[in-house]
Amino acid sequence: MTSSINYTEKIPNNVDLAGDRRLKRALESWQPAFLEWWSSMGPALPNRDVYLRTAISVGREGWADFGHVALPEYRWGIFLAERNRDRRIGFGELKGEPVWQQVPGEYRAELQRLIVIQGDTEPASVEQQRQLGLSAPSLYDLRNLFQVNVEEGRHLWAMVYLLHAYFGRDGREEAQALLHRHSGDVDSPRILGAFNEETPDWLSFFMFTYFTDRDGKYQLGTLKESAFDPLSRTCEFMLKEEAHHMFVGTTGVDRVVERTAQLMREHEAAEVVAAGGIPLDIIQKYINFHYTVSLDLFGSETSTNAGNYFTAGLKGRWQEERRTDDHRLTDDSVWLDTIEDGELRQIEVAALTALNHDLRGEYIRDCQTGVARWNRILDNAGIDYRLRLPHVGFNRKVGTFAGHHISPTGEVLNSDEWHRLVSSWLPTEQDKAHVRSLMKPVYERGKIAAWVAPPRQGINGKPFDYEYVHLS
Ligand code: BYC
Repeated sequence: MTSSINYTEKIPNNVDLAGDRRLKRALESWQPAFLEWWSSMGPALPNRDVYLRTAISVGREGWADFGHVALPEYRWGIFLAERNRDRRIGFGELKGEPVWQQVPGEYRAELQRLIVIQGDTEPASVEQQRQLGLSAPSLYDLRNLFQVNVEEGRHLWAMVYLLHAYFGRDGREEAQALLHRHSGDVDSPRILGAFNEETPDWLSFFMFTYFTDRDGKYQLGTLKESAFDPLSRTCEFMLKEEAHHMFVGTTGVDRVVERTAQLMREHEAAEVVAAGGIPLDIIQKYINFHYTVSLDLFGSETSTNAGNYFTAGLKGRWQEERRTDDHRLTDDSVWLDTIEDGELRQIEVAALTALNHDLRGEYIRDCQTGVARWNRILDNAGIDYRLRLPHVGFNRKVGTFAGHHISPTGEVLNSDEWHRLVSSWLPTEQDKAHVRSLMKPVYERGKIAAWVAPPRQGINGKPFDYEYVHLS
């Protein structure tokens, strides 16, 4: 297989789809359902075309092409990173054996479940972001939203390819179901909690792409370690595209903080709302919300599922090859935070059961870099306020802290105290209404809404005032 992509086919691919007529036919019959889903659940803002990047190769250099594309004509395709013929399983009881090109019968159900959960998040995020084009702060931001959306659509294709190619009839049924569940649907919701929340405004979008897409980065990173080689190679290429999504989040929050800091210097801090900005305490509440629903995506701190996935070689750890232990973990233990008898405690558990906790720890460290960056912006502006990540037990619905009330600074509270204080920690209806009130579209070239600073650079060397989107 080469790293280049065959664009002459109906479904662009580098997996020699033309050589497998049954698979090609199956995917071509899924394609119209996907396009129908895109037109009814994808971006709501009518537009002629968008300045998008499209993958043209999976190699290291020059993997993408930029140009104006009409959204429904975007070439969603199937792109796997190149195969390493010497690749061996890096962890678990089969460590050292060659990786699998087919699904072993005994792990079929587990692998299918992991692929379905991953696949379910991709269209979910497009659904959550459907209305955002109607209130974009600039054409630059509008283009970034659509770029994220088409790539999430492609990541759905990536998982659907695996389901069709390796899981037979069950896989085809699951691929259909991925288009039938919808974010927030009462009868048929998306699988994971965060993907049924709304993304009603652009501050939420920036927080989502910072915190929730970052869970995607870490989960894909662990699936990239998988002994099931097609899954590994798919995730490796998805991670390449994913980096831009987090860039949108990181720089998006940068720009909101920067603009707020500017308004605070020009006016009294208390006047940021009146001046059309987003006060720092509202930004903090949005961080608290999006960070904690994203922590829930890591599952329970202790999980036999996670231990079994690792032992079987299905899902590794973040940067498995850089770990200096035995990569089997059968005799190891770790300490983790929990709550017992109303008190926060540390308990020692078998390392194999604590792998969700291990991954979450890597994620938390990464999230802290964003907060440090936003605080540098405040510091440079001479503002004392500091943003922070709340305690890991705050506002949790999954895992050991679920059902408990813990403050952002880590105090265990009773229900009355929690309800008295929660409005100072999580966005209230009033906070959300203020943010929503600022969401007026700015579609004029080179112009930007007043609540956010312009980006430092445009896309692919183009200036900020480039016409990134042609509206219809
Ligand atoms: N909401 O043993 P546990 C992305 C369920 S994001 C609802 O702790 P496990 C993206 C769990 O399914 C990355 N239910 O779970 C980002 C289980 O149910 P069953 C997505 C939840 O299996 C932005 C039960 O609770 N990829 O790519 O160790 C835009 C017991 O839980 C939740 C993946 O997640 C929840 N939050 O860990 C676009 C990777 N959490 O089986 C895209 C694949 C847990 O008892 N998934 N449950 O009915 C996995 O690796 C694991 O399934 C999880 C859960 C880490 C999610």
